Amino acid sequence: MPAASPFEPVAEIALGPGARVYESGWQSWTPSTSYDVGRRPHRPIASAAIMNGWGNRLAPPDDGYQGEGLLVVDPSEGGDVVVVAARDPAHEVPTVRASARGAAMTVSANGPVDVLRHPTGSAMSNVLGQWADEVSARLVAQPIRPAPTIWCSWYHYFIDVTAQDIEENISVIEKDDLPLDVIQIDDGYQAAVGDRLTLSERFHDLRELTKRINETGRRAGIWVAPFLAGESSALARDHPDWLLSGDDGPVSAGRNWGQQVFGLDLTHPAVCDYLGLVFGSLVDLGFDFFKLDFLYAGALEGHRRKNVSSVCAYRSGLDLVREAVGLSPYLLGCGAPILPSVGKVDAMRVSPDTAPHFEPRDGDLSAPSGRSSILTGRGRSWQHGRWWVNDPDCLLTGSAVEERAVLVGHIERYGGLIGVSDRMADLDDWGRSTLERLCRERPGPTPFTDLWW
Ligand code: 9PG
Repeated sequence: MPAASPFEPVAEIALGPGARVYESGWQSWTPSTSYDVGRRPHRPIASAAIMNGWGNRLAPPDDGYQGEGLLVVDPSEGGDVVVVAARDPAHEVPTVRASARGAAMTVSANGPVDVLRHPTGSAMSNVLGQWADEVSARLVAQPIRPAPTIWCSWYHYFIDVTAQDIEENISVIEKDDLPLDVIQIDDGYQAAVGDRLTLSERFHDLRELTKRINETGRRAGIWVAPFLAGESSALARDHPDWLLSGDDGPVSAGRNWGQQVFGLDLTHPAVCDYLGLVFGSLVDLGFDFFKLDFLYAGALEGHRRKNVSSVCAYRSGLDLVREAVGLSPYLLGCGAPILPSVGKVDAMRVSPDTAPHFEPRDGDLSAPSGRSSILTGRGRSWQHGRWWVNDPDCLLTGSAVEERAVLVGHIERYGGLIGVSDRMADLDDWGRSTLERLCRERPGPTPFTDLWW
């Protein structure tokens, strides 16, 4: 495995009393926000969250700030706002650290970064927007496409979803003529994580479902974790050499679904063929919207067949998916390393998962909760319309949802992709009118204006 380069100082910044610092987290679920200098940033609480929520990059120092490929310091009191950002995020995303000693902040990085200074008084969100425009000019080749509106099975049924559940929701959406373009089957249809084309006992024929969805005039969507395999999958058992390996066996991509999960070596020719086959088959089955999840598993550090950076391997994996599905299907990234994905997906989940509870269970803001989704969804609002359409995660309209009006306000202000994930038969008048309003008034794929933070 390539040894990490040492941290070298790249900027020394004089701080005023109202100084702030912005940390950009590694992947969709990693908290990304700004802090008053001196305030302790959000950090993982349980070690299990480090991989899943925080991205298993270098552990941040106890007494400082850390961004992945991007950190911004606003020193206040007449000082320039300083952006320290990956020079070439399509190849390498260095870790950037900042620590304050008295009235000075030292910023260091472990790879090539640019240090960009903006005149005093620039709001951080504008400075981030400017940088995002420059990155977009280099990496986003196609115009950003507006997102369809979506019904997603996850937040009501979770892993236990059945074909009957999907059919019931198709029927209600059709009967009530709900303004939803895509009906998206989430995790739970497949036999095991990693075995994408073998169905769980709760599903028997995806073709029947996509036909039924298409008959209502809607598009069929599906969840896939393309770069991940669970230890209990046939893939991991039959092809251990397809897994990304470290010095002591396969590299862990964390634990989920009650098992160890691993990342795939996206430079292995057989893995490439296999992914082509999987996505080709899903297109043949009638899917044309793909929620690509747990993408971070394709960008872990490890030994690969080809000696390319983890970011390059990851991007080639996304290219492969696009080639296999063709140009027209809509790709939504999730659990995805943010900077390495620019230019490769149509929409991006820009926050941890939403949930009916507002406070994260153990105080970890990478864990599902209303507050987690708002904090980071807002902290990445400058990416919308520049790199992709921002997905703030689904609307939940049930009366048991804590602070549901606050969540709706967040999606209304910072959402680009509008999805809903209730059981549609449960939708009450408030839910229906809220859903209709959010779908009708959703913004186009152009940057948000008047971001003030
Ligand atoms: C399906 C879900 C939904 C959801 C995604 C993603 O173990 N974890 O830390 C963990 C984090 C996120 C997560 C699942 C597990 O949710 O964001 O919308 O598609 O996968 O499994």
